[in-house]
Amino acid sequence: MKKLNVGLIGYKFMGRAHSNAWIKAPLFFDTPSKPILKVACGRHEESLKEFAQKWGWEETEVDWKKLITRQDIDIIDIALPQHLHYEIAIAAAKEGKHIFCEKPMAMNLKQAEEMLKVCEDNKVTHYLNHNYRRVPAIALAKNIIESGHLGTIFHWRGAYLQDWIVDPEFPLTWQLQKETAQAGPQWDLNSHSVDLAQYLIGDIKSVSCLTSNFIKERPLAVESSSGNLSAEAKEGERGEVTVEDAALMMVEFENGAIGSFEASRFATGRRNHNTFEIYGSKGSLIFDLENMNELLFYSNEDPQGMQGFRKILATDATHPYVKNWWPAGHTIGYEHTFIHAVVDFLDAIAENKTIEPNFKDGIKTLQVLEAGLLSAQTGQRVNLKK
Ligand code: SOE
Repeated sequence: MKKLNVGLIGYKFMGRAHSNAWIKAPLFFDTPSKPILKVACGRHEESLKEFAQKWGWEETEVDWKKLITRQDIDIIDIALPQHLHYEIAIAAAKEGKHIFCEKPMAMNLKQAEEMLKVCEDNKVTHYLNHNYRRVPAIALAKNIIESGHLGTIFHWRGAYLQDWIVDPEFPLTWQLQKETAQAGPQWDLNSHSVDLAQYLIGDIKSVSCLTSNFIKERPLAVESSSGNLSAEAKEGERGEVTVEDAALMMVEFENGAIGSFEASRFATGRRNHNTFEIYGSKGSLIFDLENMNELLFYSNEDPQGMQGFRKILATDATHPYVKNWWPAGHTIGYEHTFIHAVVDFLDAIAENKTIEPNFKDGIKTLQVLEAGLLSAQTGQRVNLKK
């Protein structure tokens, strides 16, 4: 079987999720090639080496520029915060590497457009990891909508709620600073929801948005501890929070549907509550990541008196991605979405075809997110430029 050498940059939360996916994909699926965990790259040599040894990366490298120019590397996996995507993606594409990139795609639309152009000019495969598209229940939702079971869609109602910074003493990590994150949950969480909404319903054409910042100052974070959603605070020193803590958007879709998006890191008790509801003329769907193997489906074509939301357990071999896993009812989890992404990415490289979401989709998402921030600043509804 053909082997493809992977260079992973970043080795925290996403680095672990991606490493697991590179390992498991060829074990459970008939992938056209075998990814080799060749080089793990990161800034802190000691912890990087520990990580590489644990996950089976053959080598380590502290300079991403050296990694990217290596002739033996086929794929660059960018598992880093968004402020580092642009420079690395551009350099990797120029070296002809295929790119597997974490979301949100970039700091702004301008960077994203350039990233796409360089990938297209160099004919490399580019994938943007909005992993939730590859939850089997969500891929099933797409099939149900495409086969017309919801009829005309009227409403999208999305909410992505977390609570990891409710404590005012939670330190000022990179996610809470504009220079490294660009925005707060508008980028981190609404990027996922907007990606799903445009995938499932269609393009968004206008946006109204309200943002809020509840805690203005926080203790600085100990640098080496700030890559995860938990972090250690430095004694005494404090800094300003420069991104929003919550973002609420209302949108119009091109096809006439309207939608709402709630994204917050201040929803006390909600650890990673990612939900959507879609209402159409013939039926409706409800998804909740906390019950990610299930999809609720209502059809008004069911007989009178027997109508109601039915719970589809998306674990049958007929459901997307499931046949390579366990017998029906033996559920799967968050990490599987990354494995599915790797499987599709390897297929796309082998067949020289595009995979979605890619940098084009990332641009469409950023258009909505940027319009949202502009709307929040000006208090005006913003129409997207087409
Ligand atoms: C942190 O808020 C985070 O890890 C996001 O960055 C991910 O994309 C999301 O899937 C879970 O929450």
